[in-house]
Formats: sequence, structure tokens, C-alpha cells
Amino acid sequence: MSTNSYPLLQTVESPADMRRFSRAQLKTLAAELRSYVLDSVSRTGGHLSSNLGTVELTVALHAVFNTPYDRLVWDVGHQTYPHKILTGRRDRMPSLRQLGGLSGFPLRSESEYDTFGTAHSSTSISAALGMALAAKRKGEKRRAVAIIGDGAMTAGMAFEALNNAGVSDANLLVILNDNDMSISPPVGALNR
Ligand SMILES: Cc1ncc(C[n+]2csc(CCOP(=O)(O)OP(=O)(O)O)c2C)c(N)n1
Repeated sequence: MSTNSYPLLQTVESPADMRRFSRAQLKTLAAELRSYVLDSVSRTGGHLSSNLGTVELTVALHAVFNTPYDRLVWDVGHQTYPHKILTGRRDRMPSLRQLGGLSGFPLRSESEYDTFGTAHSSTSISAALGMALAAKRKGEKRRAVAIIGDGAMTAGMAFEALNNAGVSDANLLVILNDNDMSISPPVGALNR
């Protein structure tokens, strides 16, 4: 992959680099990031559409929050390729899902930006709530953000976590990525 096609993206070794960008530059960064995801996934295979759906969201989250001090918890984790690319793993994308290469999911041993190891769906709110409560007990001002899709949102575990979060005073943000698509078109009453 030629880095010439990604002049702004290639300057981002960690999210702190992009926090200096103007809003217009962040838009350009998102466009380059989208191309980079397309280019790399077309070579390695892997999840494509879910990652195309999180490009702008990932740029926005890393621009607004002070990651890795603030913690992002991606539900399932199949949509974290843009996150991996912006958090120091861009050049390792050709090794995605290969032996010894980058995991296709968040992996705590891979990066301090991967706060919670996933693949199983619907765990993010519960995990982020635990992180938020732990931060509160320790008097730390770090934020916890769960990002969950409309498919993952249909599971009981997500509702247990919401039930618990709603009565806690933890500093937790839950983002619903409601793109009307699960592993296939969504079914059931909640979607409607
Ligand atoms: C417990 C469990 N069941 C099933 C799956 C398979 N699975 C992977 S992604 C996915 C759907 C994800 O849809 P959504 O949460 O809407 O996220 P999107 O892909 O739209 O970002 C499912 C069911 C899983 N990872 N874990």
C-alpha cells in the first residue's frame, strides 16, 4: 500500500496527533481512513461493511475523548479496524487475522487502546459500566464509552447492563450505532 495516497493518515501514529487537526482536516482524515480500510480489507479479507460504518464515528471519538486514558469499549469488536489504524497499528493491517498478526477483534495484549477483549456480542455496556464505576471509586476523571450496534442491543446482557447503569451515578456514555443491519438484516420487535 502506497502511503502517498494517505498524506494525512500517515502522520497519525496515535490519536493525540489527530487532536491537533481542524474540523476540515478531520473530514479529510476520515476520507483517507475509509480508503485505507477498503484497500487493506480487499487484500486480507475480514469484516468490511461494519468497518466502513464506523469510520467517522471512530475519528470523532478519538478526537473528542482523551484515549487511552478515556476508555472506548467496542461491542463485538468486528468494527474496530479504523480504531486499530488510528491507534498505531496502521502498518500492521496487512497482517490482519493471520498467525502472529493483528487480531480481527480488540485484544488487550495488542494495544493499550483495546480496553476489553471481545468477539462475543452484547458485553460492552456491562464492561464500560464496570470501568466507569472503578474510575469513580478511585477518584479518576476518566470517561468510559460503550459503542453498541442495534444487532448486539437485542441481547439480554445489554439490557441487564442498562438496568444497572440507569441507577448508578457512574460517568458512562452509551452510543447506539443503529445502522439497521446485524449479521444479516435485523429481525424482531425491537428493530421496529
Ligand atoms: C453472543 C454472540 N452471538 C452472535 C455473534 C455473531 N455476531 C457477530 S457480529 C453480529 C451482529 C452485529 O450487529 P450490530 O451489533 O448491529 O453491529 P454492526 O455490524 O451493525 O456494527 C453477530 C450476531 C457474536 N459475535 N456473539
